[in-house]
Amino acid sequence: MEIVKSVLEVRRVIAAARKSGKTIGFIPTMGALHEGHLSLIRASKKKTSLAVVSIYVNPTQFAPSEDLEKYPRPIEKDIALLEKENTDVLFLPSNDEIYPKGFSTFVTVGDITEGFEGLLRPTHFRGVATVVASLFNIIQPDVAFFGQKDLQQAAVIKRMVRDLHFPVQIEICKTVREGDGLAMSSRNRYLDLQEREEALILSQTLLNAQDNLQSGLSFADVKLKGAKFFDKLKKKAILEYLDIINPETFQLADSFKAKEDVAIIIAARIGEARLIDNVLVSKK
Ligand code: PAJ
Repeated sequence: MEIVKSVLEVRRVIAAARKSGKTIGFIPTMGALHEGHLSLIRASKKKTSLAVVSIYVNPTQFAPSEDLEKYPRPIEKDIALLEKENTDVLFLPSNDEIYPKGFSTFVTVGDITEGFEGLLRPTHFRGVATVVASLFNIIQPDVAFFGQKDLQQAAVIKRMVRDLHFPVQIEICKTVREGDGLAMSSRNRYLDLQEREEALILSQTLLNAQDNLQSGLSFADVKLKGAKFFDKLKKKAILEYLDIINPETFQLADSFKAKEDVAIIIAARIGEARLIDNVLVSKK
């Protein structure tokens, strides 16, 4: 695996690969890699011939009160995992490389960034869209891979790519879960033993809502019952939202529309950790 730290150098490496006929797959990450990230690399290896991973903890997507400083950065372990997956290129830029002195250009995606994660983290998606746009311009991938785990982020990236005509195909890969159902996340490391147990409340509440949705309950009742189910199980978890939305627009859905999937989305705080999860549901 080639480890490259500068924009100039990664452009050189990718231009050479492209010249030799390779197609470029790109997996942007913030490191602290787990099976969820690795599944994106495997998807890239299947579909394209050069898998480029970036590890960059992007400061502009963290609010001042958030966990930028303590975000895990186990770089040696990450490199070993990437080697094992036969990753071709690791792009590991510094802050100065991504945000040159005097940086002042941001990408703001409209309406779909306003609710849910965007409401609770008002500058988050501006930071995500900006860094992903910048990374797309640096790497110029044919295909870029994102996880369904961060469903609103996936919708934001797809919208940005469509609106600004980025010549890249976006692939959304299924959420990878622990054996007991907890969606894998770098932030799960913040959970102590008891909190880890309680964190199951997210996937369990989603299952409850999914069952109720598929058995024909109204969307309003599904949400009410889901919130009650959460309340009964919780110890210290705090529910931030449980909603049913259109996964492309992130507008609230109140019933199934012809042929369109809906997503049930959930966010909760457990101790220091803020966890999100979702499931896609089609009409039976
Ligand atoms: P990060 O949280 O490191 O996630 C990198 C990619 O892995 C994202 O596309 C995310 O959706 C995906 N991912 C995380 N957990 C997953 C799981 N359990 N199953 C499948 N995929 C999963 O998301 C970011 O970084 C950043 O916002 C980034 C896009 C890199 C921009 O800074």
